[in-house]
Amino acid sequence: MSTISGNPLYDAVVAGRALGNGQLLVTDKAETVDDAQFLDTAARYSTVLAEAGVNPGDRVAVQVAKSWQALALYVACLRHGAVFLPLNTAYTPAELGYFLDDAEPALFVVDPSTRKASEDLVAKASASIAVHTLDDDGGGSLAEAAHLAAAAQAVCACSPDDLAAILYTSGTTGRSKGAMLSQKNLLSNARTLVDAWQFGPNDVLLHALPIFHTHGLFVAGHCSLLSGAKLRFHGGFKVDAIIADLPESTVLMGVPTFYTRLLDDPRFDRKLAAHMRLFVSGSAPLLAETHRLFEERTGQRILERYGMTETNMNCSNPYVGDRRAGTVGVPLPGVEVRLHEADAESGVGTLEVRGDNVFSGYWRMPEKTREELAEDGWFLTGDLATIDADGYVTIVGRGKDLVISGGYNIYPKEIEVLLDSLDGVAESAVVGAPHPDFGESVVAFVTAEDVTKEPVEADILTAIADQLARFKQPKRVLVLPELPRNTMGKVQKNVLREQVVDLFS
Ligand code: MCA
Ligand code: AMP
Repeated sequence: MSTISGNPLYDAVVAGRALGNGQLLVTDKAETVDDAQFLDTAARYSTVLAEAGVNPGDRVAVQVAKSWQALALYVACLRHGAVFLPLNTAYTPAELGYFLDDAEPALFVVDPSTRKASEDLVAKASASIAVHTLDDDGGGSLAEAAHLAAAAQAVCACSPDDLAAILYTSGTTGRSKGAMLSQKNLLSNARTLVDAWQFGPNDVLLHALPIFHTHGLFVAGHCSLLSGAKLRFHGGFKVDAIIADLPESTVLMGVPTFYTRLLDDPRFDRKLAAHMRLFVSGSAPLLAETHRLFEERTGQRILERYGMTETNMNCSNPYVGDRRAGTVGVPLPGVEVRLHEADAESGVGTLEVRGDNVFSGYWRMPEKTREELAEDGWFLTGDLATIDADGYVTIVGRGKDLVISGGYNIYPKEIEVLLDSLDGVAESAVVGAPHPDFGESVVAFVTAEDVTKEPVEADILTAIADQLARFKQPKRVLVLPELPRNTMGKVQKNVLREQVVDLFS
């Protein structure tokens, strides 16, 4: 297959696969897939996209279980010049309507089990949206159409500035924002990471992350696809399956929960990790203590890096050199960082980043884009950080009201709006409480509308069950006579956080 079709990211995938020995992956169901089968599947899917009326530049919304076919669908979108729009499988129909209205995709690919509900949603959407299905074994109408598909369409030529993907991130106002990622944003970062982390055809990446977010799709996905590496492709993170595959693998990428769960298992030791050359952690803060325990147990130092949906990866501890626990390392090549309004005494400021990795703006939100992305390319991350004399960046907190639970971002505002709308609830405040497994977990405080009728935790949880993805639902709902406020009337979330410091310990 030609590797110069004028579609930079797709060409890089094809060229990357040509570096390997022809094998692509083995799944946790023991299915093996080679490069030719994978690229042929992507080519067939791209024909189906065309047949479904998807034109280059159109969005393809995808809410399906993890499978290698779902990864091939991403590559099919690249090939076709369509904009891939992955959605968390935990989102409920109540949450999905927003994305369909906002993104106006030409096609929505869903699990067969949600076809009916998806068609109902599509019927209500403003745009005309086709529906296809894809299940976790690669079955469904997409596969059926691909089987019958005529010869593959030509690969769509794209410019580096053309959009490759839109990934939604929740917003502090409760409205999700679609981060527009161009071919250049993704490809530049992918190449930087392949180099920085020394990926090559001898690597076997143990892939247990979801593929609807930057971490699993772009960081883990691109590093392997573009370097000829192979994948051990797991549907999710299950400790037994990971332990079984570690001796066959060389790299694991995960959120801190992966590492704390592995450390909780006595089978995880130096011998089991001996074949591994790299453990990468990101998406949430890795406790320095976890870093230390991990080194004690395995003799290896976790490499922590820092990124965002809007920027891909910005900083990384060095592959060769000093990996400093508690820091996210130094800026990656081609990425600039600086602090906005740093405090003279503590040195803490809001981290800003600039580089080809930084997104092109929020989909159809020019004002939001202007607020966070300056014309000269600097993006205000909302993360509070310090930078030491050696250039190592430490994330010390967040200027944004955000909870990160098991690597998933949850914006309190979205939950508060829902809780406030419930009968019997006067007002609410949502905070993150330290959690031994998820790092942080969502806790809601509510006050009663009528002091004689105290809201009941179980009733509240039942009332929101269909409205919110499971991972966003509060693990506890606590009732207070009133919310603590400062003299300006602002809810003091720090006071609430103090009340739940030990709730899950
Ligand atoms: C599952 N549950 C959760 C979470 N995951 N609750 C809160 N936070 C979570 N993250 C719920 C389940 O619905 C279930 O609810 C209960 O918790 C226990 O589920 P369990 O089987 O233990 O969970 P799991 O399937 O093992 O999942 C845990 C996980 C997973 C492996 C940590 O959440 C995960 O893969 N997280 C990775 C997220 C990620 O990829 N983030 C990257 C974003 P119940 O039993 O009550 O029904 S990209 C990003 O952040 C930037 C760009 C970056 O820097 O990477
Ligand atoms: P997302 O919106 O899902 O892209 O999440 C990005 C956010 O995750 C960042 O703005 C940080 O707050 C957080 N994050 C990612 N990696 C790290 C890390 N290594 N340490 C601390 N926070 C991180």
